[in-house]
Amino acid sequence: MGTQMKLARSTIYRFISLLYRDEISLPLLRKLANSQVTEHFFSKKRSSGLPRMIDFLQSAPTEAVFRELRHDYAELFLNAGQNPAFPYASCHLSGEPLVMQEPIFQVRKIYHDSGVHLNPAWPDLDDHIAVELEFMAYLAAQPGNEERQADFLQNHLLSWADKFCAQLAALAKTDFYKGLAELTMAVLSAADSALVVLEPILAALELNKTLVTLVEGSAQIEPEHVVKTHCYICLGLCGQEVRVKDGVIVGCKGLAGDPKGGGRLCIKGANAHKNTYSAYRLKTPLIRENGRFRKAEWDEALDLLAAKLKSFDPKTVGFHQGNDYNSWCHDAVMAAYGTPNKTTHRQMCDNPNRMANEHCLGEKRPWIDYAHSQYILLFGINELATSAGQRKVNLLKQAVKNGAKLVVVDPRRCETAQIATEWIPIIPGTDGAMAMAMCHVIVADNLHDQAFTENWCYGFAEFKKRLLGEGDGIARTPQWAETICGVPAATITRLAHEFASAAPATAALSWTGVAQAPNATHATQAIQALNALMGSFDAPGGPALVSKFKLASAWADNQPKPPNNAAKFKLNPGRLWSGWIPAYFEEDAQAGRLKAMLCYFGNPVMSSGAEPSLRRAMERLEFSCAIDCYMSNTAELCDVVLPDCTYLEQSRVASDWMYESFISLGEKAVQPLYDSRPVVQIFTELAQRLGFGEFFPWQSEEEYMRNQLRNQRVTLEELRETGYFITDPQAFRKYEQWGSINPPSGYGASGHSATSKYNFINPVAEKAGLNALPDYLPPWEDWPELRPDTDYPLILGYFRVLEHEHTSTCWNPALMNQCSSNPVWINWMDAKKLGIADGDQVIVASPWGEIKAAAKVTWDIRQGVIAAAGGFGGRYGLEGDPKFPGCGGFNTNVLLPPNLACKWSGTPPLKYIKTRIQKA
Ligand SMILES: Nc1nc2c(c(=O)[nH]1)N[C@H]1C(S)=C(S)[C@@H](COP(=O)(O)OP(=O)(O)OC[C@H]3O[C@@H](n4cnc5c(=O)[nH]c(N)nc54)[C@H](O)[C@@H]3O)O[C@H]1N2
Ligand SMILES: Nc1nc2c(c(=O)[nH]1)N[C@H]1C(S)=C(S)[C@@H](COP(=O)(O)OP(=O)(O)OC[C@H]3O[C@@H](n4cnc5c(=O)[nH]c(N)nc54)[C@H](O)[C@@H]3O)O[C@H]1N2
Ligand code: SF4
Ligand SMILES: [Mo]
Repeated sequence: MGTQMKLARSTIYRFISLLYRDEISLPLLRKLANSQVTEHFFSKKRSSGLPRMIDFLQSAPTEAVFRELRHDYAELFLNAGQNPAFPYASCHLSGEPLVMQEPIFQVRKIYHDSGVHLNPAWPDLDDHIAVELEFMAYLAAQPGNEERQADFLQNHLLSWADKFCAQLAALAKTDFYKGLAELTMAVLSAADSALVVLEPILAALELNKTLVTLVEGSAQIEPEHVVKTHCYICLGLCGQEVRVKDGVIVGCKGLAGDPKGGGRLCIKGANAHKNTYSAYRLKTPLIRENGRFRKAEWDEALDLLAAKLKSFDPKTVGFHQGNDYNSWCHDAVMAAYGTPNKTTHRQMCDNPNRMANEHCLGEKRPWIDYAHSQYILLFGINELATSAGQRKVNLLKQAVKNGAKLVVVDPRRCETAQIATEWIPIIPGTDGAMAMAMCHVIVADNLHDQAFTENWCYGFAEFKKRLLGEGDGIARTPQWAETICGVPAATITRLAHEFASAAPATAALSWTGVAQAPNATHATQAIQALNALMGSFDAPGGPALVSKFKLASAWADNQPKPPNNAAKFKLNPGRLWSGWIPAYFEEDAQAGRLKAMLCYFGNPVMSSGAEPSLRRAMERLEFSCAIDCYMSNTAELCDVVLPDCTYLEQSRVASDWMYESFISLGEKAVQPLYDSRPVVQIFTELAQRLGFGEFFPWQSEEEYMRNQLRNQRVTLEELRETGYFITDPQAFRKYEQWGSINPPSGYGASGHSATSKYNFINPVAEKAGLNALPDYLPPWEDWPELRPDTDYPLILGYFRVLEHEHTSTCWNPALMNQCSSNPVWINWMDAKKLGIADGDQVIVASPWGEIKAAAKVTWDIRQGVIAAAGGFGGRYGLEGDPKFPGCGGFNTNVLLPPNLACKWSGTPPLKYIKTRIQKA
């Protein structure tokens, strides 16, 4: 009887493990539905759960039950739903939705001591309940293991299984999984004698007795080591050392000497592995049927994606590429497929900035050589939060400590303004006026660098005329600017004199604070014109000219390059930039201009414009697919969702720049988790199905990386030792040697100056016969409805917080813990008038939407302006999960007007939304 009882226990554990391990198979479902089960082996008060499960299986036709269970499984265990059940010891012991914590090492040791280890072919983790139950089954099947069994049960499995089962019982939609939760707890706590009754039922199922999640023998324990890579959380690429213990990342720190990070990481980089180990990771491909997801195999999902793509005219298919990880590969696949509608980061990000700087200077972001600066003027760029890990920020802080003057122009007293010598709380959208007036003072007082403006600039005479008002009769004086931007004329004049007197160790720079109001291209030109007037480009302490040593092609010389089959066609014509402008997504989908979309590493529904409008656009598409690591507000609307690896599970090389030109290695630290795949593999396999496989030949990540390094003075092996390789040291006034403001051949920057000089006149605008000189254009010039009025008097913008990267970090418990919501900042005076106190619930409304949030009453924001952190408002991850009620916020983009973007650049007015606010 004793042996029989043990075998009964083993069979039952194996059975339960099987049900957690994967979706139930149709044959097993049929057999189980035919089982006869009576409840008498448990007390009347407690059910074993099994009758409930079987009742459910018998409640409807088998096929319907099967489909229902597949959806429930995907939502519960594959993170396709908002409220998943975490089947890991780690999550329940720490209370954090994070896998690969300490319990993983504990179970590994216990398995090891018992002569088994995780089967490398099984795609999930060691402390998954399916593995722990199979381990129990293994122990129960062997004689003499009673003590081990009791020990593992008492000290390990039972320490978390009750929490997990309670969660599962509460979250499951079907009685099958609710019953499974009951069965699990009943079996774990039942006496052997109670279980014997179950044995014949389960024996009739004829379950396979071989181990699946485990294999016998001991695993090779990987020695602890460090992998040198570069952080990709905010794309800032700070050098990173990743400490790996037995295949598990246990910590990240800065890579000493790295030109980008200088040995530091910000809080996001230090917690980057918690993105990888977030319990919300997508695990397998998913296919949506009748509005709910189910698990799919890679072959099925990729076949479907390829077949769908082939069924559309590529001109009606959008490729949304949110980020650029190994983008040379996906670019080539989608060009061979033939869609002209590729969109990247840029239109949602800082395209006005790029339309100015890339055409006028040749580089989108000419970072300032802070180490030598004496005067630093920042417009709408919060370095301390948005480049926090980077070496330049440390140099900025040191420069300020050493006496450099820092002036921060921002309606909000951001972190950078807090260390500044002076904070200028400007009216949003008016930076162009302030910068023009500063230029006016410099030129009118003859303070500019005449040699530089004569020899190295194009269009100074025309610019001067505009500043002085020759032509339109409006001199851009400080008095003129004061009425627009709210900064006193005397302050503008003083700042202009200070800026000029520090030349050439003087620099002005802007970013999205300027670029995310409409009509900001000319404002950005006005800000850069300050540097041009003082000849401070590439001077010690000025904005540096970028030159990155270019990598070789990923294709070897003897490998055929894929064709580019994309039609010469621009979906959305703009003035300086045309292409697919995602802010117009709804109009394009309505008109049938876009019928399908493939979205890689982007969340356009939350990021690209008015969220309700983008949501409607997605719903209108005939087909969509997302390649993501988590279920996002965009992925949830897609027909196919494919699980990408995080950057810590895949590799690349990149050429980068931070004063020095260098090669930066992005090296895989651990094997891909679950059934996720590196992006190059995903697109290579898609290419094969689209008929272009021969052009995507790489057998390994190493192969393309070696190809890309073949023109370099460093090998992949050497790069792995150091993590980076400096190709060119920092140099000043490089343009004198180059004979041009553009870097020489073999080197690249993000743009190009058509005149080889700095252009006061934007050559692209000039060629198109458009207003090409720097200026202030009212934000509402093209869109009168954007102008604040008595109904909607306040301007709302979002800003970034140090702890988060857009919508990509709401899956990260460490970062959510640090910053879990986004209250609306409102000035103390405005709040008083409206009767709003700190912490009050408020309603913020625009003509286009309404949201509810908490108020943060503060002196640190200009009157008439309100603001909240971006990135919040996700329906999944910690924000969407009712298990973490303290996490959650709103997306300011819900309040944006639909189908509206800057006509010059395609960027939506993300930081310029007219609103009103009242107590809820
Ligand atoms: N922590 C973190 N870092 C990031 C990112 C992230 O999401 N999180 N994202 C990365 C990306 S993609 C980008 S593009 C950069 C952007 O980097 P930044 O441009 O520095 O980012 P923001 O905080 O959005 O905007 C900067 C400041 O502009 C102010 N501002 C708003 N309106 C105006 C205005 O009209 N005029 C002026 N002068 N200022 C205004 C805001 O109050 C804010 O403090 O950050 C990058 N780094
Ligand atoms: N309200 C508001 N709107 C904004 C902004 C804002 O902060 N607030 N920022 C603006 C700016 S400057 C920009 S640049 C854009 C950014 O907009 P997006 O490019 O959409 O950036 P994220 O929000 O970071 O979303 C990226 C998506 O990638 C997924 N993801 C994260 N890691 C990985 C990975 O390793 N692989 C893959 N395949 N997917 C991954 C995330 O789950 C998310 O769905 O948004 C713009 N719009
Ligand atoms: S600034 Fe932070 S998140 Fe961005 S790359 Fe550097 S360490 Fe990573
Ligand atoms: Mo951005």
